[in-house]
Amino acid sequence: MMHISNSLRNHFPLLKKCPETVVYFDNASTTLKPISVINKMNELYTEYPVNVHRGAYRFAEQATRAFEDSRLAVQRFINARSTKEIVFTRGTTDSINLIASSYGRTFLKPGDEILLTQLEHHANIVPWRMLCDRIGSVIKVIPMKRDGELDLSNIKSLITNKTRLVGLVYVSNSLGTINPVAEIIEIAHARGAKVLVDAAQAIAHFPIDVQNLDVDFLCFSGHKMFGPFGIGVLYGKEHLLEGMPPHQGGGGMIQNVNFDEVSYAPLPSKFEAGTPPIASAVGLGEATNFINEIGFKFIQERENLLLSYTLERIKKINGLILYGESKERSAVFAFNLTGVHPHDVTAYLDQKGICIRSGHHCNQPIMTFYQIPAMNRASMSFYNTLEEIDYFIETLKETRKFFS
Ligand code: ALA
Repeated sequence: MMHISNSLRNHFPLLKKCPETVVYFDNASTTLKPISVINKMNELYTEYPVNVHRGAYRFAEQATRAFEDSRLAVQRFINARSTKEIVFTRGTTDSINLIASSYGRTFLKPGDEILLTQLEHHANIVPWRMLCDRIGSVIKVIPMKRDGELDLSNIKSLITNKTRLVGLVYVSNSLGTINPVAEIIEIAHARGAKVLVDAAQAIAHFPIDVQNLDVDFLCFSGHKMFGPFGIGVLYGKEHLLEGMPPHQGGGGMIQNVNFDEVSYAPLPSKFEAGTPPIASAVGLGEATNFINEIGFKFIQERENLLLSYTLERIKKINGLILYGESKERSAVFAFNLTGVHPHDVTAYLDQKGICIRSGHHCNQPIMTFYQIPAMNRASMSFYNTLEEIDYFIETLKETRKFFS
């Protein structure tokens, strides 16, 4: 059996500080940050804490170099063709809003269709609803099945010649379902539709190659991949980004400005108005280095072990309803304990040092499908251990007894 060494857990200050009492199972919400990422941001704040792309003095050059090196690291991490295709945003939500307000408002017309799935996070629903309310486009939905997989039986009729964009979550944040993204992209492209993939819950768990996927837009957040808060990425194919107008105006995104006319900077600056989140971007580059050093091979082996170990045990708990049992899935477990409110479950577990999330997880369409208002969710990362799972399972049994 594969054991995780303490030296690996010691990368994470929270686990190092109180290894006995903290079982962190809320990794879908945000992952922990390794010390190398924190140190890299400290380095920027202490040694070259200045703005990028503006000053000609050495600190400004250092900061600019660190910032652009991070973009290069992200480009390599997802195998994009060019750094022009990597736009730094505030996170996945910001990236999707950018596409909706720039691409959506420019290229979509009344009656055009946007195809989403029932598994989408609100971040990949609300910007499209807002767009449709404004311009008269229409949202259609790929339904889900009870096991948490998408029902693709009617996919060919759902993608019509009016479909302009398919918006698809790679991994469901509530249920852990891994969607057959490559297959859907191929079908969408055959009908001339563009595809946006929300990779927020995928990016820390397995390698993504945007060229291989042939995806048009891909969005993710730094803080869900061992990086800092406040930074995210919008990947877009260069010719698509070229054709899109800026969504925000300000400093840094222009070539020439006068009161009658403005010309814009080349990619990716065109989409990065104002001072960017420099330290967070630099931290994100370091997070990609961290993942590369650990290696996806190790991460995947480790998380698959955590997945099968938990599934085998959690299913045996009396009165536990598990939501979502797709064949391709990540180590995310959505459940309710019969007769116990999800917030009571999380509060009880918290007293025992176990951190999980309860609520609708920004997935109200999934809650509607199961006809429940909320569920509990435990979500794991490679640094979690089998011992933590044993403790979690025993505490869940205890929770049920306590509330009955
Ligand atoms: N989207 C994050 C989650 O699923 C916040 O918890």
